This record gives sequence, structure tokens and C-alpha cells, in this order.
Amino acid sequence: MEETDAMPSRGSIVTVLVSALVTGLLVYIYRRIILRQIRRSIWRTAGEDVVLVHCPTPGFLTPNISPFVMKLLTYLRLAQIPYKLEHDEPMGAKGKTPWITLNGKDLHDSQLIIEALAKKFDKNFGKGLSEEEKAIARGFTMMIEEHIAWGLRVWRFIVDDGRTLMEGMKQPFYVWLIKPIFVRSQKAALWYQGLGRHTPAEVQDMMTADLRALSKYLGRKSYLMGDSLTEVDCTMFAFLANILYNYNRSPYYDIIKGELTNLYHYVIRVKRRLWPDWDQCLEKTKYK
Ligand SMILES: N[C@@H](CCC(=O)N[C@@H](CS)C(=O)NCC(=O)O)C(=O)O
Repeated sequence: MEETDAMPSRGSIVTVLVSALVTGLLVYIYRRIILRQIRRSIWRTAGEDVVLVHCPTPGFLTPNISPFVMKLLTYLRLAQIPYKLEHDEPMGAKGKTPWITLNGKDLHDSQLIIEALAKKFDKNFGKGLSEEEKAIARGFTMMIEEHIAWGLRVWRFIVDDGRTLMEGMKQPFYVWLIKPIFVRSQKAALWYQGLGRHTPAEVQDMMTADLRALSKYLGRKSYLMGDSLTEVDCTMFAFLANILYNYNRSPYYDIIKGELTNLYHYVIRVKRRLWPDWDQCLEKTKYK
């Protein structure tokens, strides 16, 4: 075919493509290498033994919309370990939040982080428990993080189409555009995890049974394992507070407020003790 004046020449198409490729490469190098190095040198100034918590920006309804971030922050407060929040890179090398930088070293996964901090700062709150109690605490921790967490995602993404994500924290404008893709990826994750294969009613029954088990074991005690707060309370508080504030349109809110009221009072108790500044920690500018 002959080239006419109206058609771009093959040479100019190649130039545009090469320029786009080079620009993309430069942006990638800048973001992945240079910007990261700049941030790292800033993070190093956080201070010795100060935990830099990488996490999303504060929520409107809870200090952080991620219960795993809330679990870690609650532990840091319980252990009185100084920390700072950092929001430029909320997702770590494992693609999850939270992660931390401590004295220039990165650590990932709230549980592994807490275990490492407990060792470093000698802040193991469960060490006085009997072996049997430790096993129970571990079982409840896993039930909450590996079952209740997924059940909540079923409600958020399958029943409620991800709306609470928008209601719970300030989101950049483009999140509205990519929300359907994100919701679809979460539904796929739920399918592979397994809970997404059940009907929402079946999941609700399972979740109710889990919450009843927590309520039964808590009974009249102040904290899950007795009179003192231990690590399992950081998980339990984080997820129950998440239900009460971020899932307040879900059936789980009604179950806790209406039937399992010892769980509700438990949240208030831990919140008063470890989060007296809760309201000051919320993102103030409402964005709806
Ligand atoms: N086991 C991890 C779980 C962390 C986690 O699942 N965080 C969520 C936010 S609440 C996340 O990063 N989700 C992003 C994703 O799964 O793609 C931990 O304890 O830190």
C-alpha cells in the first residue's frame, strides 16, 4: 500500500512506539528503583528501634480499615513499642499489608512481625499461659484470621460488592474505575480459598458459629485468656472492631450488638484501654 500525506509514515509509528517504550521503562526504573531508594533513606531516619508500619492511610471509621494493620498497631500499643505510620508503600514485597521496617530491616506478615518484636523487645504477653491455654489462643487466632477474615470478605465482595471499601477510607479517584476489577479478583481469591463456593447464607451460619464460640469462651472474662491482655486479644479486638465499625451494615454487626453483647463490651473495653485517642486517629475529611 502507498503512503499518503494523511497516513502516519511507518518511521513515525516506530518513533512513537519506541518513545512510549523508553518512557515506560524510565518511569518503571524511577518508581521501582530510584523512588524506593529515596524512600528507604527517609525511612532510615525513623529512629533506632522505632517501628515504621507500612499501611494504607487511616480509615474514616477505624484508625485503619485493614484488621491486620489494626492487630499490629494494637500489639505495638500494648507492648509500648514506639512506632510511626508510613503510607507511601502500603503493600510489601509479599503483596500484603502491613509490613514494617525496623532499623533498616523489612519484616512481613502481622503474625511474624509480632513474634519477632516480642523476641526483640521481650514483650511476650502470652508467656504466662499454660501450654493448653497457649494452644487455645493459637486456635482462636487462626480461626479469626483464616476463617472469619474470609467470611467477612464474602460479605464485603460477594454480598455488598465492595462498597464498604469506599465508605471506610479515602480512596484515590481511579479506585472507582478499577473497583470492578479489584472486586472480581477478590471473588476469585474467595473461590480458590473455598468460602466463596458456599452461598452467603451458608457462610453466615459458619461465621455466626465462630462468633458464638468466641463469645462463649470469653464469657464474663475481661479478655479472651483471662484478666490480662495477650496477643490473641490484638487479633480479636482488631476483627471485632472492624465488624462493629466497618461492617455496620452486615448481619455480623447485628449479631454482636443484639445477641453476643459480651463481644461488644469487650471491644469497648480494649478500645478504651489501648486506643483512648481513637477519634483523633481517624481520617477526618469525609469523602463520600
Ligand atoms: N497474614 C497476613 C494477612 C494480611 C492481609 O491479608 N492483608 C490484606 C489487607 S486486610 C491485604 O493486604 N490484602 C491484599 C491482597 O490480598 O491482595 C498478615 O497477618 O499480615
